[in-house]
Amino acid sequence: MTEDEDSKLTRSKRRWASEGRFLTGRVSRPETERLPPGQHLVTNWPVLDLGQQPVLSTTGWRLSVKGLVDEPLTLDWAAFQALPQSRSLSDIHCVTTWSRYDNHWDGVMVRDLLDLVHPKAEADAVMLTSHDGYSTNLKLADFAAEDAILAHSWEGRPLSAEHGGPVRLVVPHLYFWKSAKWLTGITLLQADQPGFWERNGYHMRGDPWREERYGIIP
Ligand SMILES: Nc1nc2c(c(=O)[nH]1)N[C@H]1C(S)=C(S)[C@@H](COP(=O)(O)O)O[C@H]1N2
Ligand SMILES: [Mo]
Repeated sequence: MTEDEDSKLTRSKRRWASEGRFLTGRVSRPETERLPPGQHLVTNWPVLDLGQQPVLSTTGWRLSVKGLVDEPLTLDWAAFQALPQSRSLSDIHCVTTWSRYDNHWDGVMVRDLLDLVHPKAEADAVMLTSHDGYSTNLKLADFAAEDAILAHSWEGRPLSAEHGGPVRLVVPHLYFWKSAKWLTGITLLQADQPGFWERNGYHMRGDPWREERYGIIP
C-alpha cells in the first residue's frame, strides 16, 4: 500500500461519510436485545449449504467485481492479500433460528473493495455468485455496511473449506444466507434480482430484527 493509495482510500471514505452514502437507517440495539426474535443461541458453528463443499486452493482462486462499476477488477490471491486488511467482530443469525455471538473475521472490508472499483451512480444492488452455483442478492447499501467483510479467516485461522474458504462474504446485519461462501463473483446491478434462496421463498432483504425470513412464494 503506497501513501498515495492510502490517502485516496481515506479521501473517498471521508466523501462517503459526508454524503451519508450507504446509510441504511439501521439503529444499534442495546445489549439486552442482542438476540433477534425467534432465534436461539448456539456455541458451535453449524455448516449449511447446498450439499457441495468445493475444496479450493488459494493458487487458482479468483474474485471478480463487474457490472455497474467504472473499474472492473479480477483479484488473485496475492492481489487480495495486498488490499488493506481489517478485523470485524460480529454475531451470526441464521434463518434456521441459530445465532452465534462474537465471531472475529479477518479480511477485506467491502467498503475498501468498493473504493477500488468505483460503483456507478446508478448501481443500487449486488448479485453474489459462488463456486458451488449458489447466488444471493443484496441492496448495495446493505453490501456496503460498515461491518461487511470479505473474510479469509475466522478466529485468527484460515476459513475452513466447509465454511466457505478461501473467501466468504460476511454481512452481519442480515440473515446468514446472504453471506455467500466460496465467493467468486460480485456483480453490481441497477435493480435487485432474486438469488437462489430468494427465488425459493426467502425474503429479498432478510433483516433478522424484522424477522424477514420468507418472501412471497410464487
Ligand atoms: N456458496 C454458498 N454460500 C452459502 C450457502 C450455500 O449453500 N452456498 N448457504 C448459505 C446459508 S443458508 C447459510 S445459513 C450460511 C451457512 O454458513 P456456514 O455453513 O459457514 O454456517 O451460508 C450461506 N452461504
Ligand atoms: Mo441459512
